Amino acid sequence: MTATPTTALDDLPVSDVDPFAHDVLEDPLPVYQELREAGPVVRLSRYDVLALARYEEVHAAAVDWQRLESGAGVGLANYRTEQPWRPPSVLLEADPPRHDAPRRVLGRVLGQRALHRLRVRWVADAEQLVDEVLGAGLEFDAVRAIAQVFPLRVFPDAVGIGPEGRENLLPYGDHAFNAFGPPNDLVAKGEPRVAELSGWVGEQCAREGLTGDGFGAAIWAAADRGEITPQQAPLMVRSLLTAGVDTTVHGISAVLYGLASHPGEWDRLRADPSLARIAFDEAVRWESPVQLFFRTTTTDVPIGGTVVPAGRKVLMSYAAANRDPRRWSDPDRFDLTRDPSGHMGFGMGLHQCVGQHVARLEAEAVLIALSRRVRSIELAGPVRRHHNNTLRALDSLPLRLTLR
Ligand code: Z7Z
Repeated sequence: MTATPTTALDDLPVSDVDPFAHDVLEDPLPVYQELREAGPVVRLSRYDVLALARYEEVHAAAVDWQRLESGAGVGLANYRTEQPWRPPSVLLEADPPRHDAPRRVLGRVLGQRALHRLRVRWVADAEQLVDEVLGAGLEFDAVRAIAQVFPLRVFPDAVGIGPEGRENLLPYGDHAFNAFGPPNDLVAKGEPRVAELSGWVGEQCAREGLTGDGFGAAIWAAADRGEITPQQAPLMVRSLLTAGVDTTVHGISAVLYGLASHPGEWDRLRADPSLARIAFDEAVRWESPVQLFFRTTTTDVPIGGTVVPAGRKVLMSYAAANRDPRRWSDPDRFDLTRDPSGHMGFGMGLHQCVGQHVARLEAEAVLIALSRRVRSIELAGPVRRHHNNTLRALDSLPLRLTLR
């Protein structure tokens, strides 16, 4: 038998594209196509990392936690050689076995049973918000009026933090997601407020300030039972506050954008509101609010006909995988008749988003509330993008609605 031929690292296709440059963040799709077409593994000369943009390789890397670790950081910076900007997450930036107890606890805290109790309340909250918005007019910016408002109304309450300072959550999250990228202007823009925002977030994570019935209290109760340590508990509350706000805001913006920009899809949803879940997952595939993450090889790893040596950062483009025509038919179309399951928008494997059911419930509540009152949704002007090193986001989504 002969050995499988492998491409030497030096012979890999090379791209000098900067995935974090503003023109790419404005419209990343041509770059994703270029990277997918160049090969299964592409060297990004600007950052000296290896990029995966095809579904097959992104999926394989995401589930291979043994050989592609998260403990060296899931951003561009390697925590083995560079100081993280904040103490690392005990979930996202940890590997088994350290990762497992926090993950198990948070999986239970955010599980289907806990969410069942929130469902009725959140649908009522969404109906109230939709009534307020429609009462003020049928043309509005859906980012400011709905996508930013709803998660900020319901999620901090569910965690159990106090009423003061909630306006800090979006800028804190925005900086955290920028910090996974290179130290560019987006990171510099956030730096002046890091100490203040981190201080506020840290205060919210202490047991004293949390209400008795929220996700935060449930995390501390698990520490009392010895399931996690008292040192891990506040960092897990921090995980909720970091990862649970901006992501859902941008996910809700994405689904409203998909519905407004693809005629006929809103009619489908209005006729069958049980499609709300599919609509949200299809939007998470189509827009990929979380565009990418990095892993670090712990050993030589064969990927796409190459052996990637130990200690290398590997960029996994969830967004490019979610538009890969090798996996999806007509991938650029937002389509409620497709089965979006298997999309990479929540990641895959051990670290797959632990809050995805919370996000789905928030989006579903908004869509169901809208479907009860709204006949049509259309764009009332051009959308404006918000640039972030990790997130695909809208700054403005002008909509025009008609009532049923
Ligand atoms: O555990 C954490 O602090 C944490 C922070 C950020 C977990 C997840 C994320 C994250 C999720 C980052 C989605 C970017 C996108």
